[in-house]
Amino acid sequence: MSDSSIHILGAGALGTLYACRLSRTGRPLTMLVRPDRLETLAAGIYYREAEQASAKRIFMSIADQVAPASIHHLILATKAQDAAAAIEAWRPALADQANVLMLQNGMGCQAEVAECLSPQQTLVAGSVTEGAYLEGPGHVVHAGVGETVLGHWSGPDIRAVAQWQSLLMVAGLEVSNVAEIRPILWHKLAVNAAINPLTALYECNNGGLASVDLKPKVEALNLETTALFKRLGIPLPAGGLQEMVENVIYATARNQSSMLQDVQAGRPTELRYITGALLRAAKALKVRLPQHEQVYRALAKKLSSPAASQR
Ligand code: NAD
Ligand code: KPL
Repeated sequence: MSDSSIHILGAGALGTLYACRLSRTGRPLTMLVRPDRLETLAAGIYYREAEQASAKRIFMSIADQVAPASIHHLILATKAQDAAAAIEAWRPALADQANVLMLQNGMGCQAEVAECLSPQQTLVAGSVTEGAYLEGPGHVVHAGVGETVLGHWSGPDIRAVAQWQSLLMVAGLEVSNVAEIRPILWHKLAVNAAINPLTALYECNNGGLASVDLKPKVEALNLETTALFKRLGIPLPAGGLQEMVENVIYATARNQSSMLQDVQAGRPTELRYITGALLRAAKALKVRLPQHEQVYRALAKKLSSPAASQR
């Protein structure tokens, strides 16, 4: 990578986890934050693994503005619904040939971000199964070890994927790369579309979806997703989507899904980029997904109810 500095946009759970890990590489690192977050985060970034009792302070620079065209390598770690607006806001700061790595769950935000970039700028998309949460502003907990799969999304720099991979591996993360990232993102989306909205609707841990009442609902969603993927020509994972989703439910049985956490905290959810992405793809093919449609409507209704706004 030409200019060695790295910027991270989105000082939430995942952005802070990657920032803390990347601090081990010795590369100059800056977290980009909104002005109202500057003072709090400048007071300190702390990192701990779930099994550690105390957190370690990590030193890095925090900024709410940088010089024009000074960002060469950017990790975009906002929620899916904020990704395009965040890139748009920081676009003047991107170098002409900037390399952007985005880590969002869901589909749709990658194309939106690619639209905001110039043809000389390169976009790499990542699918992440690491688990991280904030136990306070700037205090990140690495709750579950997972992996990051990287693939080229758009732009001219064909070395960008390998460069991000080696950098993140030096940071101690498990990273692989694929020639075609879209199927990987769709597979992750299939898992999220089965688990996240149902756990948010029924307010249960992921393991609750293995119950007699909810298992059939998971299976019905998976059947529709499988049929859609076949129509879209998206290769199915070995063992099929049902097995893949069940494995995640068992492996994360005690976790609260990110969507349930968002609903309980009164934050916007990524529903539009998860179930919504399936519904948009189905609509383009004039296919109906009645189970996903019902879950989407029910959750949208729950989120707009007075009880939701009082949380
Ligand atoms: P988060 O809400 O904790 O963090 C997002 C951060 O982005 C927030 O701090 C927000 O203030 C910031 N942000 C939004 N717009 C901004 C802007 N314009 N300028 C500056 N900052 C801005 O979310 P998260 O849990 O870190 O998740 C980020 C993405 O990674 C999501 O798509 C999520 O699905 C995905 N993901 C998260 C995890 C995890 O364990 N947390 C795991 C896998 C994937
Ligand atoms: O990615 C997740 C999420 O909560 O967003 C799963 C895999 C469902 C784990 O909780």
